[in-house]
Amino acid sequence: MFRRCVPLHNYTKTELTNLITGKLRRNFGRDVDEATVPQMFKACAMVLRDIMSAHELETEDRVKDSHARQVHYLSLEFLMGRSLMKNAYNLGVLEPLTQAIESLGFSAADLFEAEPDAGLGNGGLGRLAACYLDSMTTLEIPATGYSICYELGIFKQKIVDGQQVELADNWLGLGDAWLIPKVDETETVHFGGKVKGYWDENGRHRVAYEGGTDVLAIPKDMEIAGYGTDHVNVLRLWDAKSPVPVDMSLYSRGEYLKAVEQQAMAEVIAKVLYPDDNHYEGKSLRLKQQYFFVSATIQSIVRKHRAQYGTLHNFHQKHVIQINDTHPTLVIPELMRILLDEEGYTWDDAWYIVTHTVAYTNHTVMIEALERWPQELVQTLLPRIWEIIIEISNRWQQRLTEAFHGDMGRVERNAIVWGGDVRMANMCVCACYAVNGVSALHSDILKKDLFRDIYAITPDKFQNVTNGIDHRRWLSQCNPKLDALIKECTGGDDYLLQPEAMKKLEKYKDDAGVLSRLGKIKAENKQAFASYVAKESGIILNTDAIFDVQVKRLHEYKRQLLNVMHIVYLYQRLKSDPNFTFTPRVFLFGAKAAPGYYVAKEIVHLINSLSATINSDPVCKDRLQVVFLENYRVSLAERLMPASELSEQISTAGKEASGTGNMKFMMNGALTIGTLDGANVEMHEQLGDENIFLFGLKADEVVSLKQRGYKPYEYYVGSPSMKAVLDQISRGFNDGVSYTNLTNRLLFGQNGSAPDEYLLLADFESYKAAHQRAGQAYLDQKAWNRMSLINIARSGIFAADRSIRDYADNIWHVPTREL
Ligand code: H2P
Repeated sequence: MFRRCVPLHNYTKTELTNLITGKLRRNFGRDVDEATVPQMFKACAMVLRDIMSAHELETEDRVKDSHARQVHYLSLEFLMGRSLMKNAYNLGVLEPLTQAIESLGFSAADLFEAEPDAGLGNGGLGRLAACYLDSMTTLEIPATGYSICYELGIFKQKIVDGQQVELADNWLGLGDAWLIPKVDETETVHFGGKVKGYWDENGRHRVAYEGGTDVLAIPKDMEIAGYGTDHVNVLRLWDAKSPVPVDMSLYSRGEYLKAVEQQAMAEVIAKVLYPDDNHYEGKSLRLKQQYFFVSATIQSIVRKHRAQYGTLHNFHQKHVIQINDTHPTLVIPELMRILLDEEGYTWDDAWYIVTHTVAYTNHTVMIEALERWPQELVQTLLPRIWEIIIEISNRWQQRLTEAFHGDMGRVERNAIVWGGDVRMANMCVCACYAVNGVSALHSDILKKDLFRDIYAITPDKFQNVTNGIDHRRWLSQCNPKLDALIKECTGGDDYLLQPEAMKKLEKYKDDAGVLSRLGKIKAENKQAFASYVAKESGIILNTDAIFDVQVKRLHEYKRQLLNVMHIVYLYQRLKSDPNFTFTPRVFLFGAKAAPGYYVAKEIVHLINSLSATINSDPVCKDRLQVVFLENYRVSLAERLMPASELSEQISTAGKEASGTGNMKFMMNGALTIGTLDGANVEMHEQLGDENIFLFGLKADEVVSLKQRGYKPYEYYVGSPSMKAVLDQISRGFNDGVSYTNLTNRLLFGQNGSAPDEYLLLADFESYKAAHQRAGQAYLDQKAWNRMSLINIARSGIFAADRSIRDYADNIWHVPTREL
């Protein structure tokens, strides 16, 4: 069986120093004293890359020799963040590397800070994929991640006059230090043209293409080190290039643009990450991206498999393809295409292999996020894939008609091609051998609601794997003081590979000494974060107040606006009664809005208008502060989580599939104010009512209120304080900008959307009350720290290692590292 544990080589400071100086000389022609910070960063990255490359080759050999089953994790997003410190940590060389850098006259902190975030993702979905790569590798699973090598990652956000402005995120300048181009493993992806079927001389049906264009897919591999193992996996990022050289005849005739047109058309595929979260854009370029990365990936897996086994009969035994949301759904028809057209399989045999290889994770039940591609687009861009999809769809429809005894309502709901659209989620539940949601509640909703008909006929397919986070990055690395306390209290560093060991911390829940140390760590982390904010923006945070934080993508269902309503309420109370007492708060927001999502951008503007007014009003001094943190991203989150005290997880129940920010806060000892939504439900199960501030309607209550007919206007006229809040938001603040559009949306709806779609008004009173309880609880610091300690101690099940073991045991059926 595949397993081997070789202790990692203990690199010393001197060894690393020599390796770094060697790199500087060879790659940059520089001696240390002439090297710039970026050159030094690159040299360090390359040294680690060399170490990982050697491990990678060994890993590959071991996987090959043992004929192990491999996991292929396909995701259009991997929000990796920074890698230098992470890789050094996992390889066990963080300390000597830091010393080596310092001994060469550089500040290690500056060097780590110089690395750009690899922002190849939007939010939770992409960050989850990154955490899972770490865990799959740490657990020694032979796994590969696949995505696109976007030239521009998620945009950089600037706030100008209170509004979001997007700047290009050109991360590859330095970020490419981690990438190894493997030109010899280039694949060719075909688009457009016409399909011609014919019979060859052996009586086999073949397919040829007339016209269309080819695009080259060039793999750029990023190595992923696991923690405390020499196992190394790879994230394969596909770059797009045209196979056609610049047309020099056009060029020499002066038609410069035309000459480079085809190249530009090919290269645009890998140009930019679509910045939409929880919302699909039916753009042809996006479909091109999807097919490009899926086709290149499958071709690459098949090629290697063929080389090793000489047949594809055992393909499903040796590979599992996990698709992260529906974005890579085209693997289904693409693998069919290869098996049918290139390998000569019959439909049934090919279908057997595909349906025993591919598994699907759903991440959202939001209707606007469920991808539907216009039939004509698929037809013209991917003619052969379209033929296969139609065949899959027809067979599926036949099966549905039989299973549902001709109930056409159910057939229609679950059809793949219907009304001129191709519905990707339905293709996934049809073809995948496993379908999972990302929290217990969400998986339940999939069974009872979104996929209820299919659940009725294939219940065994449906599973749950609750999300998890890389606790080494999100606790041990980003919060070194807390890490040290946990190690001390739990008797060593077991928790790094056995996150459940954090439970042992609970013994200290009544230990005054430990509780006060925990409080002190939080205070110091707040201070450190405040210094960072002061340096970056000049804003001075009140570190005596509760750090109350809502950071995530800006989306109406995540309800940043509810948070705003509560702040406005507090502000109005303060204005009308300067003696009004409440526990001082610093409200911190961080959120990028999708550039085309107008309402989300208005909410960003609103938060900034509110912030400017409150922060300059003397009545708020030392009591109320609102800060919008510009450009929220992985590296900012790493600074913020350790400093947070109250975590806002306030989505409308039933809407947030899981959430993973909630877990990061919990692990860092913040208490949660939240609804029973997504993984909050499981956090509550761990914590009990007494260690979390719950509020609001539950998922089933949301559904029944909507069924009864929800009338937000009645809440508005029935509650003078709520009326005052909404009227103020409508009028706006000191900058004179009015937000009537937002309040009208809540009270009357807009462009066909229901009034207050996400039930802010229904949950407002209960939210206020939960805030009061939280504020009250904060006054007793010992009790607060006790709750904080319990949160940390019980957060182990939210480690990605646990999630990955769940996937490995229940879906992938692959062994994991024994500890
Ligand atoms: C999504 C869901 C989250 C979930 C995450 C990972 C799409 O992330 O909405 O609830 O935790 O996937 O499964 P996000 O909203 O952050 O883009």
